[in-house]
Amino acid sequence: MANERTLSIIKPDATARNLTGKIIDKFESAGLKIVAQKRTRWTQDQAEAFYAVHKERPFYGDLVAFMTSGPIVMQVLEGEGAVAKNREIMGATNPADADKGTVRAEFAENIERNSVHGSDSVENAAAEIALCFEDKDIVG
Ligand code: FUP
Repeated sequence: MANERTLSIIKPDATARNLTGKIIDKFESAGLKIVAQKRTRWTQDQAEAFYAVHKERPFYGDLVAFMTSGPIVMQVLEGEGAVAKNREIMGATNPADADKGTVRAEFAENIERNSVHGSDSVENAAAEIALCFEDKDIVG
C-alpha cells in the first residue's frame, strides 16, 4: 500500500471533553505519524468552505454551527494507506453503528457530535490538507 497523507480533525465535542490526547493516542498506536497539527477555532467562512460538498444536505447549517462552536485540532496523518486506516480507527459516522474500540464508538455523542473528521479519499485528502495547512507547516 502507498504511503499517504490524510486530514484528521478532532471536533469541538471532543476538545470540550479534554479527549484530544486519548484520540491522538489511537492514531499513533496504529502507526500513523502526525506530520502537522494545529489547534484553532474556525470562522463561519472557514467551516462553510470546508463542508461546501454538503451544502445541499439538510444537516449543513447545524454542522457548520457545531464546527464553529469551539476549538478543533487539525492534523495531517501520514502512513501506509493512511486514508483508509484513519477511517478504520474513526469508525462509522453514526456512533451507534461504529465498531467497538473505534474513536466514535468510544467517544462520539451522536451522528453530528461525532468527535472526529477524516478525509474519505486520497484526492479529497489533498484538497482538505491544502485548505488547512501551508506546505511549510507539514513536517514529516
Ligand atoms: P464522515 O465521512 O464519516 O465524517 O461522514 P459524512 O461525510 O457522511 O458526514 C460529514 C459530517 O456531517 C459528519 F461527520 C457529521 C455530519 N452529519 C450529520 O450531522 N448528520 C447526518 O445525517 C450525516 C452527517
